[in-house]
Amino acid sequence: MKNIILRVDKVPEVLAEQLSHDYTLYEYEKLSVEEFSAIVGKVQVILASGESKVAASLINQLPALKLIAVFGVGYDGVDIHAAFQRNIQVTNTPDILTDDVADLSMAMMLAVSRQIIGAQKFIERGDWHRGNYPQTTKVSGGRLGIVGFGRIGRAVAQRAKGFAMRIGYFDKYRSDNEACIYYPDLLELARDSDVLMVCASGGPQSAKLINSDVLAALGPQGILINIARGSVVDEAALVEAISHQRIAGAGLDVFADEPNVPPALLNRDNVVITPHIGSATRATRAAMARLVIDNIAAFYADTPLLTAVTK
Ligand code: 8YV
Repeated sequence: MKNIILRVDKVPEVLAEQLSHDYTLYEYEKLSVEEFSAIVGKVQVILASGESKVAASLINQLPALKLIAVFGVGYDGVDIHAAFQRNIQVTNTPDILTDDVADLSMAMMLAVSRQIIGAQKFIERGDWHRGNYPQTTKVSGGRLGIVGFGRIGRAVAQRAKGFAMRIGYFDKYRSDNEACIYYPDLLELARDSDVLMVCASGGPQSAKLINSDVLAALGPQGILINIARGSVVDEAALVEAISHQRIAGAGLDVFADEPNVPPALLNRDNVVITPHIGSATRATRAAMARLVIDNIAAFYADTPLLTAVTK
């Protein structure tokens, strides 16, 4: 008999397929009440993605649950307190996706500042025959503010050095990175930034951290980039700021209620949007899948988990 894995929504199909060679997978959202009751006592492992919700109400229904394996570095969807209270381990996929997410942050910064998408649409509309595209904003030598100076924030800083940017960061902790300026005050960082880059992890501690005051401090010449979590930005405040030109533009890979994107953010030359693709390169997604599979295998082999989230 194969061991059972309960898969919650948003887990990529290919990963589920790979796991189904060795395990029996059930899709939580598709189970009837009867089907769920039949397996409820046997589920030791939940498989989730960075965007999945694994609420306390689900965790507490599963008496045999021992591991929540997350396909993603962010585990803000998991009720970590409920898990840890019952000594349920949580694994994620850190490090291997850092480069991709940081690469996308640079692409966003350049695409918004230089209006790459707007400029392409300009050609496609045939407008080049009638004149030149409006001038855009210089990136090199500008001021970058990084919100959240963890693995991804630091990888962003490393890349931004290549653009000779002055780099400031806001975080709970001051880093020993001498080349970047620590701002204990987010409003001050926003005031001192041409581009404000959100790299903070999601969860209650960062919810709507980027609010209307921060956007006002960023100002009409400022650009907001979010490659972290939609929850970190007050999306209504962002829509307001964009609609009334209170900031110059935005690059967004994540949204508060994916896959819903506020219509006010669509079809603007100064707003670049992508559908949460930060880690979505073939190489990285394969490495993430491998790590999830290896963590689950380690759990069943009773050997140390490779990337356990610590308390
Ligand atoms: C993935 C992510 O999009 O790592 C994360 O936290 O949000 C992303 O890498 C996601 O986990 C895959 O669905």
